[in-house]
This record gives sequence, structure tokens and C-alpha cells, in this order.
Amino acid sequence: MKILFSADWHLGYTLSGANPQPRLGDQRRNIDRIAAYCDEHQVDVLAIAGDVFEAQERGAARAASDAMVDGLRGQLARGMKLIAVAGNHDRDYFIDTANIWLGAGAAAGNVMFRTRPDLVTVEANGERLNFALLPFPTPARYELASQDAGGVGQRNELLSKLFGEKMEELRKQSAEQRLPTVLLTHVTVTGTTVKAHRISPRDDIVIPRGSFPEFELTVIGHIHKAEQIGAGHFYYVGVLDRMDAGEREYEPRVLLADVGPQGVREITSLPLDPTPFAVITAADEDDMAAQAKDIARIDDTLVKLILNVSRDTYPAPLIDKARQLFPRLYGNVEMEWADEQEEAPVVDGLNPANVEETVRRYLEEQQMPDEERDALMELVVELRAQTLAEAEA
Ligand SMILES: [Mn+2]
Repeated sequence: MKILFSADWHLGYTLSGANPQPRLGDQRRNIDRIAAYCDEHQVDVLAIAGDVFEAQERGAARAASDAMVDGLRGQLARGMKLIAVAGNHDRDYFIDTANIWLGAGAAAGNVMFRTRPDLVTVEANGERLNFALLPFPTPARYELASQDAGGVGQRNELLSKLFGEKMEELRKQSAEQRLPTVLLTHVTVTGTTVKAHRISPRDDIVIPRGSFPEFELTVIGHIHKAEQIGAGHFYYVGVLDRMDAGEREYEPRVLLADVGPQGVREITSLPLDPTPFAVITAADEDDMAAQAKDIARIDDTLVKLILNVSRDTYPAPLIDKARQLFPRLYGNVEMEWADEQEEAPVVDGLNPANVEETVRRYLEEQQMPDEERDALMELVVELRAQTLAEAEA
């Protein structure tokens, strides 16, 4: 059975800030590349390891679903199956709805999007295979009653434990059926070299590598850099397209696996078509123009600009010029003061060793409603206590 794996599509994602840049066009180009691979290699199952959709607002959400349906129309019509688990960015109602809508357009049972742990048997070309589907762990998805969870640290520990138990339960169930099993999930595993995209360490759930049972093949989303973890068939498949300048060195890929009754027959990695990113630091117009000339695909390249100017520079005309030179300038232009003093500013009566007091003083200077400031401060105290506890452990 031929399975093509991908992850972290984040469909409908927009680079935000003063210069917003929508990414759906880039994403669609890569979906088209995936669809072409599916035809070329006669793929039976396309499996997406979480974070499929990211659009929040109604119009964008509709355009994102359109891109998926349009891009995969031919493949779904010829009977290709589509399997996905929900990631941390996916809303359950959206995935559950997509499951019904996409399923209605495809042959019966060909679309399987899951927001709860599940074991599904897939049949293609006379071969049968089980997929253990484990969405990113949230209390609702893993039936963790809210009263069972104390602080954030305790909640994450419980979720990690429930996740491990679910994996083991699905492994047993699958073993009883004597079918080879592919695990598809979206989570951070210990031993990864990069951090998950846009999730605070506080909210991330880390699963020890050792608690994963030996499935025939394990494919995971969430970490955007494609990577094989340790020995065996255990992979982070990586992102659909680079999300921001922080990922500009990534070479996004998909995994093509041929899995039979004895497990993996063959597994290969195929390239996607990533959007180029550039980070430009410039002092003036001429500097910007010279650097723009060096960018080969200026119309496609997403540009992050840092202006290195003196504090008395009026930046608006420079930013205007930047928008002309770089059609895909994105986010907020950062300022780096060329005349910045090296020494850190001294604040009266501040004791750097007193972290809570330092944060409290900072928050008091920020404009925000009092309740919000109090809530933030509570989180700071909690995080501080947790960090100290961890440092002692
Ligand atoms: Mn994720």
C-alpha cells in the first residue's frame, strides 16, 4: 500500500503585522505538487499529521477548505483515501465538519479526519493496514476531566500519561487483529533538535521517545523540520511550506512509504517547492535597492526587513520604498539603532535577582486593563514556581 505523508499545512495562515502576507497561494502550489506525486506514484492514502487548518475568520476558512478540496479533487475522485489527525492549531468543530463535508464528496469511508484517538483499518490493492490516529493531546480529546487537572504542569503530565496509555491501547487492539500498524500523530517527542512552531513550552506536551511502542511506521507532525528520530521507522515529516524567516533554511519534503503485511517495504523522501525567504538589514534606500537586486525571485520572496538607522531617522519614507522594492515585504519592519549605547540602561532601585518584582514593574508600565495585568502576573508567579520546582528536581 502506497502512503504519502505530510504535516503542518496551516491552511489559511497569514503572516501578520503592519505588512500582512497571506500564504494560501504558496500552500496551494505545494498541495498541487503533492497531488502530482499522488498520481505519479499511484498513492492509495494521503496522510496528514496534524495542523491542517489555521484560518480563523470565516472568509479565510472558506478559502482554505476550497484550496484543499480543489487541489485534491482528482485524487479523491479516483478513490484515494485521505487521513488526518487534529493538531494544536486545529479546531475540533472545523475538523469534524471537514470530515463530514469532504467525506460526502468522496467514496464512502475514504475521508478520515480524527479529533479523538482511533484505530482505523484501511484496505487498498488487496492489502490491509491499521492506522493508529492520535491527535495533539488536549483535555477534551483525551477525556481528561478538568477537575483532575491542577496547575498547567500537572495537567501536561496527566495528558502525557493518557497519551501513552492510548497508544498502548491502540497497539494491543491492532495486535489482536494481526495487522501492520502505522502511527500518525502530532506531538513533541524528547530528543528533537528544534522547538515546535508557535507554542509556548508551557503549553506543549512532551512525550518520551521510550513510551512509543514499536509500530511498523511512526510519522509525526508539529516539529516543522523534517527529521528521523533515532533508529527504526520514526519520522518528523515536516512542514508543507516554510512559515516564516525562522524556517528559511528548512527544505520541506513529504515521505512516500510502501507498507505491506511485513511492514515498510520502501520509504523515500520527496522535495516540495518551498517559498524563498530573505532577512535584509539595511541602512538606507541605496542599501535596500542593492540588496533587492541580489534576490533571484524577488516577486516570490518573503522579506523580513531590519532598518539599521540612527534614532532621529524618520522611517516612513524608507518603509514606503521597501514596499516597492520588496513586493512580499512582511510583518513589522524592525528598527536597530545605529547609535545605540552598548551599556544596558540602569533602572533606579531595581534588583535583577527579584524576578517577580521586575516583571511586576514592567507590567505596571504597560497599558492594559487591570484584570489582564493581574491575570498575567498570576501566570508569572505560577511559571516562576514551576521553573524553580523543575530546577530543584
Ligand atoms: Mn503544531
